[in-house]
Amino acid sequence: MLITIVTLFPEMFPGMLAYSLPGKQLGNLWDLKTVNIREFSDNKWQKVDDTPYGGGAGMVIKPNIIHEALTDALKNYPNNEPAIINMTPRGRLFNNATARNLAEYDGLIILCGRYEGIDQRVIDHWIQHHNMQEISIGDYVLFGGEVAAMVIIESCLRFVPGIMHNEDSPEDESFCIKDINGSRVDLLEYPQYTKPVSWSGYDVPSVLLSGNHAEIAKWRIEQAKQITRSVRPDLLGH
Ligand code: 6GU
Repeated sequence: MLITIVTLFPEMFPGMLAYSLPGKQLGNLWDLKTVNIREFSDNKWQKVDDTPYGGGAGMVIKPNIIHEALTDALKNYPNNEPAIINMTPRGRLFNNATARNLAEYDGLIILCGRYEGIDQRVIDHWIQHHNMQEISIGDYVLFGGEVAAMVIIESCLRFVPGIMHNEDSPEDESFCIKDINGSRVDLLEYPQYTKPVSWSGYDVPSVLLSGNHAEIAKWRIEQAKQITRSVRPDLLGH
């Protein structure tokens, strides 16, 4: 999978994505390129933004500059159609299902805005002509899309075959625990324990020491349901 980040701050990448399992496979199972929006500036001062029509605070990135930058990013994909994503708090809320879907693509182009925003016309154009999707990672506002892009990249890479040590792992952590009768429900992860068996007066739950795998599986699902019910009842449809 080839990921191209379109940003005013290419030096932020790969950043934390160069570490741990994603970092080990960077250049092998996946690759990262950046396009610097500033290189497509249309003036000698390298400016990319201007004041908003209608007035108000902040600056707006010009449509022609974003268009040129996205067009340049597309050149990295001569043989396939990448998913194109605009990171914005106005986007559709990101979740594990979106991550699984994006991981099916051989390529992603991720546009990271800054300042007050990007001229709406270039966004409309890329939604209409290139099927661009707008994604938000939560109900809060960041200074720019770069951290959000890293969030969606990390979660997508968990679904790219070969990046996790254990192929079962992306399904078996935090979300999508298989229910006992086989139907898939999104639950928060059950608690994990390791040695020592007793620490600071806290003991590992005895069922985990029993060696009874059926009982252990049942206990874990019960714990996951209980935690989900109390912290995220919305995941259970309540
Ligand atoms: Cl994707 N971008 C920005 N700037 N803020 C956000 C966000 C994205 N998602 C939540 N807040």
